[in-house]
Amino acid sequence: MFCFQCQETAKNTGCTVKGMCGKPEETANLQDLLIFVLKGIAVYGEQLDQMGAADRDNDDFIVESLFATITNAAWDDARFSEAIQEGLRRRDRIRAKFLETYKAKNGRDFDGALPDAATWNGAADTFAEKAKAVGILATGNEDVRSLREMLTIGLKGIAAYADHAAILGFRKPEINAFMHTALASTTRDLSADEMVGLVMKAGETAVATMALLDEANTTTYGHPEISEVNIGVGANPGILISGHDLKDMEELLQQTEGTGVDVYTHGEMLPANYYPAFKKYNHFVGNYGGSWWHQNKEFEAFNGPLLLTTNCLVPLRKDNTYLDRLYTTNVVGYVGATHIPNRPAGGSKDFSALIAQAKQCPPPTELESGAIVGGFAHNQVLALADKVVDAVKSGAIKRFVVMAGCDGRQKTRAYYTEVAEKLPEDTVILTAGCAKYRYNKLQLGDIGGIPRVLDAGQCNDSYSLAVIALKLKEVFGLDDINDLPISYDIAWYEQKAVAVLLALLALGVKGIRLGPTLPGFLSPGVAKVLVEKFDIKPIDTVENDIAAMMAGR
Ligand code: SF4
Ligand code: SF3
Repeated sequence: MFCFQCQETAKNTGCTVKGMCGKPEETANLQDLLIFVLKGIAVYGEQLDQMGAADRDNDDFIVESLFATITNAAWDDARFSEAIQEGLRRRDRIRAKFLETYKAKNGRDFDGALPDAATWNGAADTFAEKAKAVGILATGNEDVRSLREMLTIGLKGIAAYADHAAILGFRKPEINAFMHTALASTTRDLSADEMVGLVMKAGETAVATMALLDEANTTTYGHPEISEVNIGVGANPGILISGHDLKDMEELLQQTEGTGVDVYTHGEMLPANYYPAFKKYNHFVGNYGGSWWHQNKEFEAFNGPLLLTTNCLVPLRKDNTYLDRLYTTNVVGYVGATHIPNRPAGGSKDFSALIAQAKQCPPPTELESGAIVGGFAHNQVLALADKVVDAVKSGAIKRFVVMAGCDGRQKTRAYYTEVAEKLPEDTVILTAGCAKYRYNKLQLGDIGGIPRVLDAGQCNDSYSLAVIALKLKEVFGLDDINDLPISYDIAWYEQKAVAVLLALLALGVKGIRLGPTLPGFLSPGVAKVLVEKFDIKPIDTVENDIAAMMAGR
């Protein structure tokens, strides 16, 4: 196996035996083969898009399959094997459609060259062998590999957001067409400039996808609003829901209402507490615990059923006893956990098994008490715009520091807590994603009623931070987003954060600090381009970085 898609990759170069995340070699290889099959579908998909005969039948499949390969999402090899088989069937169908369309348009059979991904076929018992030949290292040149993988990794993040939007009925064919183009491009020899161009296009597509998801979320559930979120527990048994899928949140709340079972969020589901559509439920108690990597301990203490709607699910430790309380849904899978199937057309998922089990469980063990404040997505911040603008003009707010992204288990991430603690009191932290758990329970106070940590929501709500920045640029009459008193100190872990990073670059943001390490998938050559073009920098010491950020560097 070879995998270097996340921040915890071994030695910051690549996991080669077993993932630092716990991903076994077989799973990693099957993921590679699934991506390979998607590339085959994309080769024909792109041609049909270009011939004006687009086939959108595989869009959701491509999106879900890319999403399934994201770090800490799917741990069930049988489901990857099924997805590969389905992918091959789909590939053959779209191939037939392409050949037919080509002939109808050109009056002759297609006789061009096709990559292996577009023609290979094999039974399930050959997957393991084939997978070894189609992994990341199949690309020899390290810069080409770096650019192709940065594109694929960014695409996985885009797919995650596109999937959430699609579940709410929001799709944009341009986004799916770009997925064809991007995946197909990795089967061809392109110039460095062409590959960099595609990576930049991925950034634009990430912006479009996050905007689409924002539209989907806010039209379906209303705009997030300032909210106090209880972090203590109640006396009833509960169900803990984690991940990013708001539709699952909605249906779980509907189905648990009046049953005597409470609902709590974990990790990236915390922002569900900010939405009007969910806040109205009395049995929605609040948030339990911290970010994803605390789950072995916190899921144990929760005592009730656990529903994982997306990443991050980490393998159970030997001493964990919650496997029989663990439920997965969507692309998430784990051998031994119960999988809740997709909703039937026009219907809802069936969470009755969780509810029945919850009734037999003791209430959650209290981990902490009190409340945290969040809900500062763009609509809410813009409602406070006058106050914010006045505070900047009067000098009460000197600088905003965007500290969005992911959390992770490496000790060096204590950097983010320290930065938050040591930033001068006239600074405001803008956050989104599970990175916030490094500082959202600190008592950092407020500036004239504006809290010093403004949480916009999930990692995809980093889009909100961009909207806020663009609005401030307009209010202050600036030509360049980089002239704003905003610094970016981004923490990344998995592939959605890569999509967010590419989105920020596409919006013209320069000088981003990225940590706790620069991505292992950047070859020295590609890293150099990013530094020269965008002034991306690794994090330094807390003191140096704070001094530099306060000086606008
Ligand atoms: Fe390694 Fe990260 Fe890949 Fe897991 S997802 S195998 S930790 S690079
Ligand atoms: Fe976190 Fe896994 Fe990335 Fe959505 S839940 S931000 S790491």
